[in-house]
Amino acid sequence: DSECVVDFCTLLPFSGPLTDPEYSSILADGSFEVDSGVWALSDGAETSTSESFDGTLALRFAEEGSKAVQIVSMSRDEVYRLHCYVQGNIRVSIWRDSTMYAENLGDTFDVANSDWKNQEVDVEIPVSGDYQIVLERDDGGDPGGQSGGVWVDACSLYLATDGIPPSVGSDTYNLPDIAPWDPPAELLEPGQEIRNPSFEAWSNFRWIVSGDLKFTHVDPLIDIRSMFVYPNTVATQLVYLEQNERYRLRCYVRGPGSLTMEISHQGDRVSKNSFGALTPIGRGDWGYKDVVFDATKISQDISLYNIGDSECVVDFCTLLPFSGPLTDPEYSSILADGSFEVDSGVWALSDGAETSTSESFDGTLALRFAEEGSKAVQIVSMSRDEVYRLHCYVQGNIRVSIWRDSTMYAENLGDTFDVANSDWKNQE
Ligand SMILES: [Ca+2]
Ligand SMILES: [Ca+2]
Repeated sequence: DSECVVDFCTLLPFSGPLTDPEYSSILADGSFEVDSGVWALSDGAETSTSESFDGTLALRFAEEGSKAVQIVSMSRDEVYRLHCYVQGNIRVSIWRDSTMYAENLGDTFDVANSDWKNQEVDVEIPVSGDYQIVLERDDGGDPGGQSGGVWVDACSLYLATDGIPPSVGSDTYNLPDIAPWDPPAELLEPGQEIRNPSFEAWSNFRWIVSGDLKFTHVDPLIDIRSMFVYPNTVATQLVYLEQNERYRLRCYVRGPGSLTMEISHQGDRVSKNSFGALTPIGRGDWGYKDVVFDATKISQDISLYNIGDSECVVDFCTLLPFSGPLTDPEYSSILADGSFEVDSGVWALSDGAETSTSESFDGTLALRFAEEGSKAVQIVSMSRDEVYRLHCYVQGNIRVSIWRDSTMYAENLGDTFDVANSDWKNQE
């Protein structure tokens, strides 16, 4: 706050180390000291004096999903480091519109002599413009890690320049390995039926999506992005095939969620894969799932959705003619509560029929027929010209039969065969 006097400024070639460039952070109020509204806080995020790394205030994330968002402007082809000091497990990520460009979920390292930890992510920005810096509480599947409270303070976003070390966090920049992945040649054959198999930003996206539609530039398998499949996301595409010919649908997947791939025709399921394991491919946690099916019509609906409670990421879905065996179609039984575990009223029980824990083939309950004539009846819907199998595991002699109005369509009275290593018998 007083003057000085300057004289004799020279500029010469030099070979020694660089001086501190004294960059300033692009983030406003990264230490949460000023309630200026640059951070949009939601779901239990609030500043508090109970803890702080720097200054007198820090950001407290009171509940899972607590979130702070700030919009910043970043420039194309520049490298940036986003860094925060944290306690507990949070996700830091950088988004533009509905696409994620960088993410760090709970990957931290120690700060000397402190309860706080370093959490950082480095990113090269492909397009100039406004980006959302998102900090959110996320236990990553381990709620116990949050018991000490979840705090964030002294966040910074620095522009990196080649050869100059970062002023916070680790000593070197860690940009994602962007080595391209070579798909198996068989997946690149002519006749591949999926349009936009790699979920790129085509002018006609080709996939029809309901629910959350978001993409990630982080670790894409093919080209520059992959698609998130959240528990509420359903992506479908209509394909035209040769009726009765065999095809294989393959999708590559990563992430904690569970991708279901389903083939159907006007609502009738042809096949699906919800429960099959991923086959790893030796590239991060990417793996693939297949569904092999026989096309029931010339048009089939391909659907991708998620029956888990976490998101997954999908890329490179291909559909090609195939000559190997069918995969498990994962049919579900038309009977409700066929294992008598749920007292839901779908079975009308009479004349001494009751569920009991004294015996069970499956689960904890079975149906006990206490007297001759004990009976259980369930009404189901079945379709013309289709073949069905009704099957039960039984002990003792029962009649299974199928009726419509006063007419019997199928019957088996006491004709059973053994179940290996069991007192129960098959009756079908
Ligand atoms: Ca602070
Ligand atoms: Ca892609």
